[in-house]
Amino acid sequence: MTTDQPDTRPELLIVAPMMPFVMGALERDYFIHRLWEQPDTSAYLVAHGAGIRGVATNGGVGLKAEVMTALPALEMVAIYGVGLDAIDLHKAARRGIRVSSTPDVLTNDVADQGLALLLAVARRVAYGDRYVRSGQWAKSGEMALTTRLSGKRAGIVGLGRVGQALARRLTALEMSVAYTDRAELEGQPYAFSPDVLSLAREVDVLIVAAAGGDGTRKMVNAEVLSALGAGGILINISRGSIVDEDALVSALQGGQLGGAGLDVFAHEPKVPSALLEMDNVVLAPHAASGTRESRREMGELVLANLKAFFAGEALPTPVRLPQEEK
Ligand code: 8YV
Repeated sequence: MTTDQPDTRPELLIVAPMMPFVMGALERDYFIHRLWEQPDTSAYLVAHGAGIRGVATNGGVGLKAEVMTALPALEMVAIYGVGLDAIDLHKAARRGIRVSSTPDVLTNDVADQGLALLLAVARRVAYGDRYVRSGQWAKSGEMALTTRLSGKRAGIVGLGRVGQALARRLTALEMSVAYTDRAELEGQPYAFSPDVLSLAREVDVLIVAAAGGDGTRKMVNAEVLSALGAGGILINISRGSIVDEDALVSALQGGQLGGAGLDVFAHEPKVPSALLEMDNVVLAPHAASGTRESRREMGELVLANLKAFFAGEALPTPVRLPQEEK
C-alpha cells in the first residue's frame, strides 16, 4: 500500500496481546488499535472509538461494558478463548454485534491441566519437587505419605466439552465419575447430581469446569467445601468467580478441606497470599489453554472468524447469542 492511497482496512481494537503470528496477521490485514498499551484507555477510545468495527480479545479479559459502549460502529468481537462471562452477550445481541470464540481446539489441554493439578495435589508433586531441591530428602528422609486417586470418587461441575474430556481422563485413572450441570445430560454414562452441594457430599474430588458468569458466581461456597471435607480436593480450571475464594482460604486454613489445585482466581493475577504458604495447594497462572498447540489453533480461529466476517461470510465458530436461543 502506498502512502497516497487511503487505508481502507477495517479498524480493529485488540484488547490484550496474542501470539506473535496472530499479531502479525492482524497488523497486516487491519488498522490496529492496541488497547492494553494505552495509559488512558477512556481518552484513547474517545479519540479513536468511532471508526472501530472489530474487537479481538481473550476469554478472561473479554470486553468491558464501557469499552463496548465507546465503540458505536462495532460489528464483530472475536474471542481468543471459550469463556463468554466477560462480555455482555445480551447487549451484543441487542446491538446486532456478532461474536465468535475458539471451542474444541483447547478442550484436551484444559482437561490435561485439570488432571495435572489433581495428580499434583493428591501426590504432592510440587511439594516433592521442593523437598528434593531444598535438600530436605537427604536431611529428613522420606516425605510424608500422599493419597491414592484410583478407586476414589470424582465430581465434575459442568459436563461440557472440557468436563467430558476430564471425565474420560478420570475414568482412565480408575476413579468413579459423577457430575452436576443445569440438567441431566442424555447419553452420558456418569451419575448425575441435581446440585453442587449434593455432588460434593458424594465425592472425594470436586473439579470445576462450568462456565463463569452470574449463574455460577460463588457456587462453590463454604457449605460445599465443608461437604467435600477434610480429605477432599478442589480443582478449578474454569473461572475464579465460581469459587468463594475467602471461603476456600478459610476451609484450607481450618483443615476442613484437604487440598486445592487452582488454575484460576477471583482477581487475577492476584492470588490470596495465604495460599502461597500451603503445601497442599498447587497454583497455576491461568495457563490451562497455554500450550503452543492450543494457542496457535485458537489464534487461527480468531483470524478465520474476523476474515469471514469482513468478507461477509458465515463465521466458522460463532457464539449463539441470547436472542437466537428462543
Ligand atoms: C484464555 C480462557 O482465553 O478460554 C478461555 O475462556 O480463559 C483462556 O483460554 C486464555 O488465557 C487466552 O488469553
